[in-house]
Parts: sequence; C-alpha cells; structure tokens
Amino acid sequence: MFYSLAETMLSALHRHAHPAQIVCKGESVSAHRLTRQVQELAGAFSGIAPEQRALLLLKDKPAFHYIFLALATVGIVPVPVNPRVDLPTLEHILLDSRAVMIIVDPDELERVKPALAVSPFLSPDLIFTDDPAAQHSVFSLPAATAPAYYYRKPNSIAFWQYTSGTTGKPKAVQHSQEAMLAATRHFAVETLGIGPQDRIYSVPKMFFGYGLGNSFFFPLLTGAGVLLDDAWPTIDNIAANIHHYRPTVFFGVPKVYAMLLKQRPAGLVEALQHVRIFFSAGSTLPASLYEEWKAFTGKPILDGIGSTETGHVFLSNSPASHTAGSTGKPVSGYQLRLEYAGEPLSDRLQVGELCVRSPYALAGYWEDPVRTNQKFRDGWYYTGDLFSMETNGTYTYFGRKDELFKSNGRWVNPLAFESALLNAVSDVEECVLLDLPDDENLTCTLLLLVGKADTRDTVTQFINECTESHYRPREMLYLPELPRNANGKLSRTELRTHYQL
Ligand code: 3SK
Repeated sequence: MFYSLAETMLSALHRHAHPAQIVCKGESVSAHRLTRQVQELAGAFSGIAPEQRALLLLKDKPAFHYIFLALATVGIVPVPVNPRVDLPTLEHILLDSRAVMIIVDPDELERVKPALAVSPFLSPDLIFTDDPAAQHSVFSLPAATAPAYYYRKPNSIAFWQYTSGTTGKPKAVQHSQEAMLAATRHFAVETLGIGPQDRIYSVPKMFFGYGLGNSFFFPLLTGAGVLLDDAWPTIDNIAANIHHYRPTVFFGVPKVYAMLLKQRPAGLVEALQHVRIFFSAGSTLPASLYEEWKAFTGKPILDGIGSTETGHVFLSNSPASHTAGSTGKPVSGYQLRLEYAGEPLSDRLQVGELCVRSPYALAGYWEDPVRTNQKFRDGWYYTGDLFSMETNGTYTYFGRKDELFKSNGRWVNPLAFESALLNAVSDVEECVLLDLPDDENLTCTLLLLVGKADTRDTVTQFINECTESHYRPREMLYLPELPRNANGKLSRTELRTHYQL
C-alpha cells in the first residue's frame, strides 16, 4: 500500500475544518488557510528531488506547519533543529544528514551563515528564510505546478530528528510516515483523550520531539486548536499565554511547574480553570511538586516519559489513573520490559533498565552502527532509565543507569537520594547529588541545592538521620538555579565539568 503522511494530515484538517486551528501572536489561522498555504508552498517545492533532507531552524509559528507539511507533500524529509543551535553542532548536522536545503528563522540567518559554508551538500540556491519580506524567502518562490502527493510505504521515512542523549554528538532518528500517527492515536487520543474540543499549549518547542508531537501532530490530527509562541519561554510569557488562550491541555516540564508555583503570577489560578490536563515529561516529576500543584490548582499533573527514538511518550499517567511519584502505565501500542544484567526481571519490585518496543519505532540511528548497537537489540530500545514495576502495573523511576556510581565501594543512586530529600525538606526546590573526583582521585559527592539557604540545617539533619554514610556529601553548594540544556534537561556530565571539590 502506498500512502502520504501529508495527505492524511491535510484530510484530517479538512474533516475538522477548525476556524482557529493555530493561534499565534493573537492571530488565528483556520484549517482552510493552513491547507491553502501548504499547497502553494508544496507547488514551489515540487521541482526539488524527493527523499532528500531539509533542515528547519524555525521558531514555533504557523510557518513551521506550512513548511513541514509542504515538504512532506512532495516527499522531501524535514529535519527540525533548534534555531539557536550552536555552529559546531549545526555543521555536524549538515554534514551528517547531507541536507540539500535549509530554512532558517530570519533572526538567526546571519549568525549561522559560517556553518552553512562548510557543507558541500547544501545547495546555495536552497538556503531560505521564512520571512515573507526577505529576498530569499520560501514564500516568494514561484509556485511552478499544482503539487502531487509523493506516495510511499507507511514505514518509509517521513522526517528526522537529532537527539544528543547524554553524551556524544547528536545522532539522527528517522521516523516513518506511520510513527506519529500511532503516537497520536495511542498517547494523545487513547491516553489523554485529546479531541476537537481541546486547545493545546505546549511550553516545549517543536524542534524538540516532545513539542513536535504536542504542537504539530496532535492538534492537526485530532482537530484540537493549538497556541504557538515564537518567543523563548519565560514565566511572564507562559502566564500571558495561559491567560489569553485559556488552554484545556497544557504540556510542560517539571521546571515550568516549579517556577509557576514559585512565582504564582496574578490571575493564574483563574486562567488555569479551563485546563483539564496538565502534563509533564522531559525529566521526572517529584512527588512533592505533584502534591503542591494539586493543592494550588486542584488538579494533578500527569507525569510521563518519552524519547525521540520511540516517537513520543510510551509510559504515562492518565486522567483516570495517576499517582504522585509514579510514571504510570505503558501507553497502548508499546511493549515494555525491565532488564537487569541482560536478563528480564521476574520479581516485579526489583529495579532494572527499561526497554521499549513498538512496531512503529526506528531500529537504529542513521549511519551510526556503534551507537545503534549500544541502544538497540532485537527490536528493543534500551532507554538507560532505571525503573521498578509495582504490583498494580505502574512504573516508578529510579534514575539513569549511567548515573549510578560507587562511593566508598558502595553503590549510590543519586535520583533516589534526590527525591527523598525533596520529599523530606519542602523548602528545597531542586537538588543534584554529583559524583566528583577529589584531590586523591577518589569519588566524593557534592550536593547542589536550589532553595532557601536556611535549609542547610534541615538538609544536614535529613542526611544524617535518613541516609547511609556513603550517601553523605563532602560539600553542599546553594545555587540560584541549576544550569539546563535547551530541552530543559539537566546534564550531569556538564555539571561535573562546572563544579569541583
Ligand atoms: O522527554 C523526552 O525526552 C521526549 C522526547 C521526545 C518525545 C517526547 C518526550 C516526552
């Protein structure tokens, strides 16, 4: 069977005919206008040979939707990349993907030009911005022909994403045409119940897999409306967006919820009354944050975990079943198992590495057999995340496999320590237990904390009374905030290079 992802998405748009499919900067784009823009642009792209890659360095705005769908219509493979990407990473992505085309946000074009010159694959005629008034704008290309859909098999590659994981240069994940249709059906519709009645607002941006599902695939395929904000998120613009758009589904990361709780912008609780789903992913949601948010808004935050490799969220709480400190149950369509030392775990309460399998997920990284062999075996994706499964089938997170370390010859699980500390001392907002070499190259621990400085005594008391001696940090350091990467994630590797004992 041959088929087109773009055709499926455009027919869903036609079916729902949303009058305000996208809202951005106070303006609405109807499903009808979106379709027209896609078709005009696809006509302009139809002279370019299909199945080649086009990098999109675009902010969250309607042009992202037009361009992605127009490229998919004619069979060119869109590769969304953070518009603020640093130049060495962009050079790597250009060379690794052998992209022939790039469309760059006008604010970033001058900055990234030196990296573009490095690629022999990029065609100088195919370097564009999305600024309609600029000379090299995709929107001023002549629409040569009426576009024809480029039909391929459901498992043919539709788009790529780059993921850095915890180490190394970013590697490409190739997604099939059916991957995000399955993710939308199983996660957005069956788990969260998203439909045409909803208004979605995702703080994570579309260059990140989490945001791409939330703001591109889910609304267009389900008929829900979506708010796009081209500004980098701050608490002020998040609060203003909630106030003006009144979303019913809000996608965030734990840090966003923690900051909203801390700053409590005026009128926020009233504006949040329309939200029926608060969702969180990207990093684990502490039980204390779940409880505080529930006390603040009256509603829970549903925590889940996903990955670029699997398309989207594969383990999640749901509106019908949610517990503080739990990551929930497998999303339908995904098989999960826990493995320890190469064997599936039989005892449900033991901790093991979470492995995921789905008929739609990729089986390896583009041209990277070494890292493919590290992360994929027999169709299973090895997440590197440690979980236990409770007797009711829900999963609890226990940190990253590669974050366990030995101190005084005994294993330390930093995440278990951090969540116990956050639960025990409510004035600690965030904490990280880092393993660092001391002067004699022995592993010692440093505890980084965000919170009120006067928690020092309570924290010390908790550590002395509630933890074993090998968990005791050599030093404690209070910081205004913890440094995070562009996806809002903490990198312990980067933290280790910043701090010393
Ligand atoms: O949390 C993540 O890393 C993620 C990545 C891609 C898609 C969805 C999610 C939650």
